[in-house]
Amino acid sequence: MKKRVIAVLLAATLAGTLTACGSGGAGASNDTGTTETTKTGGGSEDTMLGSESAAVHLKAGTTTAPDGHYVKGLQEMQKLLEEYSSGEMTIDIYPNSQLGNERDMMENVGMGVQEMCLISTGPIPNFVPDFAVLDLPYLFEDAQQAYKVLDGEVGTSLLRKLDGQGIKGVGFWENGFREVTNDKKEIVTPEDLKGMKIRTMENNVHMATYKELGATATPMAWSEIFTALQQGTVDGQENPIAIIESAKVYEVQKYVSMIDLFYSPCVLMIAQSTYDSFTDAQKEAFDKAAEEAKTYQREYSASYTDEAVRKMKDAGVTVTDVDKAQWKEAAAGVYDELDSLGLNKELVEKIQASK
Ligand code: EAX
Repeated sequence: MKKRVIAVLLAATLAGTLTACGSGGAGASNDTGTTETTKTGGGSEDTMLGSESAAVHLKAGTTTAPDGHYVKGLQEMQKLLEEYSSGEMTIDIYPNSQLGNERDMMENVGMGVQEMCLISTGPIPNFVPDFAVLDLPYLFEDAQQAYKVLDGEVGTSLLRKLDGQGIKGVGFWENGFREVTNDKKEIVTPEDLKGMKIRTMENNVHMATYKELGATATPMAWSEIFTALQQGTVDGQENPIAIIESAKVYEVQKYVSMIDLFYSPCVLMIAQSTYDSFTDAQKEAFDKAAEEAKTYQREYSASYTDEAVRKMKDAGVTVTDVDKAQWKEAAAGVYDELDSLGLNKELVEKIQASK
């Protein structure tokens, strides 16, 4: 295990050191009054810069891998935005936490020092507490149910709450149903999880849920996971299959249990100041590209999962289907802690009613 973790860690470190210093931050405004980043954009070999001829370059950061489902959606948006703005606007994509962890990027977008980010809901409740309701276990039975709520009045009202952070919440894209991995043993029932140290996002609801299941929840930023696995700080982690596969977590975690504990959306954000600087035509192009890229990214995420599971099984990973009713019952106690977790009970009831 340790040799494999070191190999994957070295690969990840090498990618990190290739990150150019001083990636082009927000540059001088151009004649359309919008922010123009430096053409070079900076970044590592994983950076995906949009068309050099575009006048408006929007820096978009994500913690996920260059060939993962977040970046595929951003690449689609990059293509559509260039098309709908007649080449005037583009997105420069920075994967692999080049622009910081999810919390950093959300803060930077809020301050207007970074134009965009695509992040999970993990850190958001630290800024907008009402988002935490989306992190409850077994809140949605399937992705279609999640889309109905997230694209409806509940999701729209949550996105609007980001205004107070200087952020325009553009839309809910898909991270996916979160599965648990480890390298010690097959996890079939909640009993098997007892006493295991599981890395979670820095999210109180996820931490409370793993505690309810008998595990020790160890919160940390995604960029720290390989070091934590190598040092034995944690026994396992939890993420959607698309992350487990694209970040090559399966190379150091032999067991994956398909518990579907949480449905995890991700949120596309743009600095409000950046969006307000767009002309009406630029806003129209941006909104259209973002909406169509959201549909593409969700479809890609769904199709990717089946293929990724097959690929991991071929690589010798034990992928275990579990009795989800048993897991749902074991995690249900978290719904008795809504008050102590500071969750908006009315919003939870609204979600239950609108599914
Ligand atoms: O947003 O931190 C996490 O586990 C997230 O799922 C990952 O960074 C993608």
